[in-house]
Amino acid sequence: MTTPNPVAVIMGSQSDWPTMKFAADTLDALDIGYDALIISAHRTPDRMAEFARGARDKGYKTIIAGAGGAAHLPGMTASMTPLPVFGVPVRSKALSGQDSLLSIVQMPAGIPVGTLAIGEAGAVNAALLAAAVLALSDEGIAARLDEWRTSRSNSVALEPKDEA
Ligand code: RP5
Repeated sequence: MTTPNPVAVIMGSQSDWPTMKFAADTLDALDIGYDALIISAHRTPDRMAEFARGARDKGYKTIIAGAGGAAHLPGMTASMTPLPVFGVPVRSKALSGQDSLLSIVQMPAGIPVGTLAIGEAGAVNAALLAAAVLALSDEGIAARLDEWRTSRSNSVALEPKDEA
């Protein structure tokens, strides 16, 4: 039997994928398995409920949820699973993601969503937080995450140079 992927990367729409792909690419870089799924709180509420209620039994350890606008997906998912949920506010056309951010971050006490920055940075950091959670009980992931962080540090020059 193959080991189930520990991370689910869910998003409200195909249009969220260019942002959420940054989370997927970061998980790839750390060699962490994930499933990427389109699950809309508004358009496919039954799919969302089925996914969220069954996520832990399916073997997921953490969920990254991206959505834009009236972004209910992370919070609704968090209300139906005890797994840690990291929310990524996707940049919206109307309000540049301010609406997404406030929709995701302003959860009532008792249903937490770890909310990241708007857009690509948030997607990358959601993956890194998911990796940090998994690293607590997986030495291989812990080692790869340490290596990733060290290589990022090493890529920073000490002195600035003129732009070409
Ligand atoms: C949200 O509505 C999605 O997460 C997406 O960010 C936004 C727009 O969706 P589309 O109209 O592009 O499908 O539910």
